Amino acid sequence: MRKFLILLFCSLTVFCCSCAKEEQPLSGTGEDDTIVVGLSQVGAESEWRVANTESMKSTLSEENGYMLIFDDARQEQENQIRAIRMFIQQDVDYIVFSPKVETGWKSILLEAKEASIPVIVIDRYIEQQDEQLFTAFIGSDFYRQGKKAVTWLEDFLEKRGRGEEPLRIVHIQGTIGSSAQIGRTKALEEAAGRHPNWEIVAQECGDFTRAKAYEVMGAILKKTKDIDVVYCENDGEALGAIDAMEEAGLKCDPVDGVIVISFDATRLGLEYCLARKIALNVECNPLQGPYVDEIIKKLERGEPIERITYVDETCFDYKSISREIIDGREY
Ligand code: GYE
Repeated sequence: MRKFLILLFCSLTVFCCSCAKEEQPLSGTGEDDTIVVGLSQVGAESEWRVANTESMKSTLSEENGYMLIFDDARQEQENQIRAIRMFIQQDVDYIVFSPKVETGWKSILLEAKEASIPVIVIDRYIEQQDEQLFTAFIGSDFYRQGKKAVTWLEDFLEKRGRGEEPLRIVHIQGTIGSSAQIGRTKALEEAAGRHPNWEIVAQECGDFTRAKAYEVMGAILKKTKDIDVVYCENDGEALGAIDAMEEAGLKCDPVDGVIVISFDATRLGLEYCLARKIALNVECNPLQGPYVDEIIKKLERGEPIERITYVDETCFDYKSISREIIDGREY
């Protein structure tokens, strides 16, 4: 009966909001054993995000015993909060969301807690205020990703006898306040503090998009072309920055040009790595659907779960990447 009411509510919601919102993919037969999941996704700002959404939708499918109610927040935290409140009103079995930024979730997550709906946070983290605000987190350690990047850069420069030379760094940040931006930025800023010869000559927000990174990099290039490293917090930003640098006549190459560092390791980003335009690409694994499925199924069976799960990730540089690796990738 409850599933029927959810289906009826969804149908009415979709009908009333169909002019403003994309159709909610209604799936599930309403059988009692169907697990109803409300998923609030940040948006569709990057290839990484598209792959993350695809992983969730293909795993939390009707064939796997789910009814998925999906909401795209279009980069607005308010839309995520509204969607989570709707999921609570629909009395879903689980709420899954990727928090656009780390702060501002306590109130809505307390509402979910009061409704006894388990919350699974994916991808990015939320500010730790109350240990019981969510049941599980599945995502990445972004500070660790940044440490991989700066350690690679230190080793690379040392091996080429450039460890003591002045190093002028342009830093293109991701969405400000997101845990991906916070962790990757922290690692770079700490490294710059350790090396007196490293200077961050420009630090701008590229918002994880190719278009914004192209725009901010173009503005930086109008002020200076004396750049050694461009540290981009995702592949979309790296491609936008490279577009702008090549238009300005700069060569992107780890050996005799600008050293470009990126994160995500999407297929397109790795193509640029193979072409030596990106020197290092730190993988950020978006394939989190299976991890969520495993946790939900354990919870359904009353089995213990890990509260914090970091997904498996590696990194690739212009020497280690190959056509075979790229062709074998899922995203
Ligand atoms: O790096 C970027 C996406 O939260 C890890 O968000 C994710 C980041 C990822 O837009 O491409």
